[in-house]
Amino acid sequence: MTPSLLHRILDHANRADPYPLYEELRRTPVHHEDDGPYVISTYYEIRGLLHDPRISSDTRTPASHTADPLPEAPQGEGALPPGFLKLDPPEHDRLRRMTNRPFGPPHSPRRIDGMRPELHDIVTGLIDGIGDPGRIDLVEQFSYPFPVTVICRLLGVPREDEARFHVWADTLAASLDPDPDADPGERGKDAHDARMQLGMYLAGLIEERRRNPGEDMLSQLATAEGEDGPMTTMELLSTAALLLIAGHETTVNLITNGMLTLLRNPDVLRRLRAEPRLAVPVVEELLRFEPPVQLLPQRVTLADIDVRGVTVPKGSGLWLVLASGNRDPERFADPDRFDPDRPDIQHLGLGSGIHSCFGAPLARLEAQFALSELARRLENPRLLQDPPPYRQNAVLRGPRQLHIGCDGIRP
Ligand code: PIM
Repeated sequence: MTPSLLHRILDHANRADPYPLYEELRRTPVHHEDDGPYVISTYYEIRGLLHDPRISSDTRTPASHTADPLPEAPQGEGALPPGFLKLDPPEHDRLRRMTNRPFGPPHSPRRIDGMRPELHDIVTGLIDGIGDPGRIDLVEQFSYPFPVTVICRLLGVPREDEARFHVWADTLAASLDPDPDADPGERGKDAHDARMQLGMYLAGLIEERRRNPGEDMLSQLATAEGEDGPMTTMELLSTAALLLIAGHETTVNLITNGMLTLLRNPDVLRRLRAEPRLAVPVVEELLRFEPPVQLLPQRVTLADIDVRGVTVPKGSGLWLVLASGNRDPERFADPDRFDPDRPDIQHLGLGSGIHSCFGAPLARLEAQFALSELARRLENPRLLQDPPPYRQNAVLRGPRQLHIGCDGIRP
């Protein structure tokens, strides 16, 4: 029997190039197989649903058995409640607003912009430390350590502890992947254990920051008393866990996908080298062309909803395939072409609506610094393996390694 389209999309063998499968998916903009989720793949429908208050992100919402292909870790003793990514208003709005106070405008307009010198130094240090330019694994030597170092500094998490939460972050990212071959019971338990351990680790750190606050975000979140009142300890723990994990599993792929795409489009790479400010539209086009979050698999309908003439019943699981919407020819001319000169790149790569990416200003700045400096400093770079090997994850998609070689490193 031919495997279903969803199975082919989730099949690791198709990870390097899922885009022809998304094209097939868009022929049925509301795709529904057996008792699986309703899969939405066209730009305007995805965007409409991202702004629709009848869609829930809270997987604890009572829903039909089809709602969540990824069973939540059991909410047992000691489990962390969901972060605001997986909450609905009004809880979502309150926590996101409180988290934004020490992060962005209007209260903290300088937080991210003020990190520019630090971002530059981290990028410079990593490129200086590359060693043999003839054989570089960009993921291990650059794309992973860069955002992780940044999120640790921002939150005030000791970089030395990274090896410990790296494992928890990987386990939690894997638990998001609707891998048809994985044992859901086993994975749910692993994710639960990882969340517990991360929670205990962060609890110790927060205790320390309450006694001894610094300038970092954890200290500020732990001591804040704004108009929304203080966060409870559990809210603080789940918010800190969300930020730490989010900073781990997405920007690494944005940077790696970025370098891969530039090496496949040498004209753009050449232009970026001469004109570093091109990094701004390059990163936007990348978020359209190769978004690090390919699909949002955990939304649930709170009512019967008409989507392009199909009734999606209340309590259904929804998958919103952002990466497919980004290649929808009804929205973007010549969508399979990587073209940073597009006049308008209003992509879905950072979501849209109330859950649009909280970390977006930081992710953009990191990717802009990373790619403009790699373009400037690597002499005659080339891919040693194309396509590179990919991680299993179909949701948080990106290369496991990216082997490149170059003739030298410019100062
Ligand atoms: N992580 C960081 N920003 C967004 C994410 C995310 C979104 C959906 C699923 C998994 C991770």
